[in-house]
Parts: sequence; C-alpha cells; structure tokens
Amino acid sequence: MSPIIEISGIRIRRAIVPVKRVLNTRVGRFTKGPFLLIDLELKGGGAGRVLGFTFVPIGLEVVPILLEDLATSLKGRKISFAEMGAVHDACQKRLTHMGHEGVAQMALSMLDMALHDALAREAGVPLWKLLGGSNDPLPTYHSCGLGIAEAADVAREAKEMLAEHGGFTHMKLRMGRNDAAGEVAAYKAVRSAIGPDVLISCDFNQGLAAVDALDTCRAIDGLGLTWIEEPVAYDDYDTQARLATKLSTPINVGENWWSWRVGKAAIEMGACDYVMPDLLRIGGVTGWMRLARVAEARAIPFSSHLSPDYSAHVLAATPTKHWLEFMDWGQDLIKDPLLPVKGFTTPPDTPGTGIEWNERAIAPSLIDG
Ligand code: SMN
Ligand code: MG
Repeated sequence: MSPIIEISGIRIRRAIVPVKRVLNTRVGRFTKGPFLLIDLELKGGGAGRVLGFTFVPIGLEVVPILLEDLATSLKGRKISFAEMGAVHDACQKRLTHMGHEGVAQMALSMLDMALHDALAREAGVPLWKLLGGSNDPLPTYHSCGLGIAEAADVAREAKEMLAEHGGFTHMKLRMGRNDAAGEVAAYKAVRSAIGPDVLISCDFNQGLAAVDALDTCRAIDGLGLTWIEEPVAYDDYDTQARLATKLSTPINVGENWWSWRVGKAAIEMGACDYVMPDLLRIGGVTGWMRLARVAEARAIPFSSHLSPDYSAHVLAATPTKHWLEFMDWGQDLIKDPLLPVKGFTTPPDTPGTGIEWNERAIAPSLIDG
C-alpha cells in the first residue's frame, strides 16, 4: 500500500564546511560550502531529509524563509506519491509572485526532495525503487578538483584523484582561462598524468564571451573531450545551439536550469547534446523526472550535478542516465555517505535516500548554534 504522509513541521539547520580540495572556477573559488540540513517532520514521527547546498552563504539566510512558508502551506494536506505532481504544482503556484526561479525554485526543490525522501521511507523502500529505477552501479566521474590552475598543478592533482576510491574512468577539468593555448596546455598536462584511457570532460562555468566561444571551443574540439560543459552564459541558448551544431564535442548544460520547463525549452532549441540538471534547481525529484521524460523522448544522455547521495537515486530512475557527478562537498555531514568504488556508485538499499546525519561532524560546523 502506498503510504500517505502529513507534514507536522520542518527543522532547518545551517552549516558551513571547508572543502577538502579548494576548487577555482569561473563562478567562484570554493574554499568552503554552505549547507542547509533539512528535516521535514511528519505526523506520526516519520521524516524526510535533504542536504541542501546553497552555493553561496546568503542562500542559508534566504532559502529557509520560503522553505518554511511552503512547508507550512502544506500542513493538513494528506500527501501520497501519486499526488506529488499536484503538490509540486500547488507550491509553484504559491511562488508565482516571487517568481519560478532562483531562491524560490531552490526552496521548492528542497521541499519536493524532502517529501519524496519521506514517502520512500514511509513505504520502506529505497527512493530509486519508488521512482521505478534499478540499483545497477552508476558510472561516476570524479569532480572534486581540477580547478583553473597552472598546468603542472592540475596534472599533480589529477594523478592524486585517480588513486582515490579505487580509481576512476572519467574526471572533469575546469576551464575558462581566457586563453585557448592555456586550456590546451592544462588538458595535455592532465592527459599525460593520467594516461590515455581515462575520459576527461571540461567545464567553462559560463566563462566564455559569446563572440569568442566558437574559436576557443574549436581549439579544444579535437582533444577527445567527453563533453564541453556550460561554455557561455547559462541562458544564452542561441550561442549554445550554434556551438552544438558546429562542434564535434558534445555540449552539456543544465546545472543552471531553473525548472524542467526551462530545460525543455533549451532542449527544443537544440542548445545541447547532453543535459546535467541540478536537483536543487530543477524542481527536485518532480522537476527532474519531468525533464527525464523529455530527454527520453529525444534520446538525450542525462547526468547529475552535485548532491551525489541524493542524485544517485533519481539518476537510477532516469531512462537516459549517463554519468553521476561525484562531489564530496558536505559529505562529512552525512553518516555513511555514498562513495564511488572504481568509478561506479551503487544506489543503497536503505529506505528513502538513506541519508542520516553525522551529528558529531555537524556540531562544529553549525553557524547559528
Ligand atoms: C560547479 C559549480 C558550482 C559549484 C561546484 C561545482 C561545477 C560543476 O559547475 O559542474 O561541478
Ligand atoms: Mg558545471
């Protein structure tokens, strides 16, 4: 029997934790990460948990206001798995005057994720199973490093990363140096450090100006990169579509799509060959699964962005699943975090996402006691 849940409250804690390997990108130099630790409380004692990365510390202040408002608005409503689409849409409607993007969409995404986790826990099944997926090991790439740095430094880091968690078959190199020769040099240094068999993707984090993008991407197009991620401004679909047509390396975008509808429109414009939405921005599980059906209809490979402990479950239920991004930021806050082994991550068999808090690690990281 499919369980019915009812929200009784929400507990939101804020933490800032240092990252193990500083990451320099065109959207910031990350030395630490801000996280919301969300416990959605249910009538009868159940719970749904989300570790919500807010990218910037101000997110810790603004997201909870909307999250609490949405959770309160659902109090008294009986929620089943089958009803989650309607619940999601009701929350979206409530946010109309705040807009369906940015902070508002992040709050909705987190609430949607907490509800799905709670529903799976109540049903006593892992979330991937509730969503109709399988627990086949997911190909996983190493993303905890290879920021913009000198070629010799990225090469050293790549070697170090290759030895972690039993090895990897794929890693991601950040680009955006404003110097095509510098990008090629960084790639070559990494390639010679890790050998010919490990795949390498690159991520510009929107760092190229639209007028230069084609020239720079052509300079790296023959290197055999697995994909070129976010070459230009995230909402410049015209330039993305031009690049996707003219380059042989696949264009991968989506981490800054605020809702599945935005992703659908970008796909329909031909803005990408691959997609990589972020659960915390796309509208949580509901937004992700709606986009997964669009990608399925067009046979578009679908990867995750950050939050591996949660993303593994939804990727496992995505018809065109491609790569899980392994990023360890904040994983110390989780008891038994989900780690890749030899480049594969197996979604766990525990009810829900299986995410439980590591209170000993959380205590010193909390910013408001
Ligand atoms: C990224 C962006 C923001 C924070 C961390 C990492 C990057 C990625 O774009 O795709 O990993
Ligand atoms: Mg990226």
